Amino acid sequence: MNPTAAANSPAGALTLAQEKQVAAAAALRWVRDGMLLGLGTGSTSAQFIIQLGAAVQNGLKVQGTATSLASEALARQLGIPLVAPRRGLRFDLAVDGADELDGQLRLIKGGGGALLREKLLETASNYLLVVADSSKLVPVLGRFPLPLEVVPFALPWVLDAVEALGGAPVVRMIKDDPAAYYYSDQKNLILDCHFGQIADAERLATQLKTIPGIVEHGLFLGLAKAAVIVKDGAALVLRP
Ligand code: ABF
Repeated sequence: MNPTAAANSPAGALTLAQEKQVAAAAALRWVRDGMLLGLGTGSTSAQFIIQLGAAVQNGLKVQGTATSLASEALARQLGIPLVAPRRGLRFDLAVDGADELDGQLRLIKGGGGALLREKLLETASNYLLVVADSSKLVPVLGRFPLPLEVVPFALPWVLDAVEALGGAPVVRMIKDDPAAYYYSDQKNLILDCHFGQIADAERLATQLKTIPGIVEHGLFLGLAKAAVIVKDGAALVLRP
């Protein structure tokens, strides 16, 4: 289903925006007529949705479910047929970005605030393909603060529990209004947690799942089947 040959773009440095476009174009080659697609969130996923919309206008027959209201609005605007969550719904392919990924395709996601729906859809997908620019590949996760989705009522206790795990949690605020909390599509808060280098991501994920009030964490482990990474102008395919 997925081509092994990487899509080579002309050699030479690309801007970050161009890298995202190249990654999105390479990911589009995974898509086949009749697929049910999980549509990711973030700027690289937006490039994929834009290019998918053009393919749909040219006759590609796919349906999708989006991982955020923003991606849903973009997909709808581009004429991509959307399906609502229903019992037994599984996706042939999910295409999504990441904030960080390591060589085993462990991911940190949630910088865009969509980690809950992303994890729901990508857990219900047969194949998660990550699309990323060259800045996202790291030897060890943790340079990017780990996002958590938290029920507002639980905030004080969750802050205590994250600090007890060695994290430094920061409640995400709205960019242009530092006095206002950012709320996810589900009206929950997002904590950005600095843990430093995360040497044992599986252990941290298990610990976070035991803390009441944390709806979901941004460690995506064992979900990604492949990643398209744009490096030195070329789209490379990484597999764990
Ligand atoms: C999304 O992709 C988020 O989880 C993550 O924050 C984002 C990466 O954003 P971008 O593609 O804009 O770099 O899935």
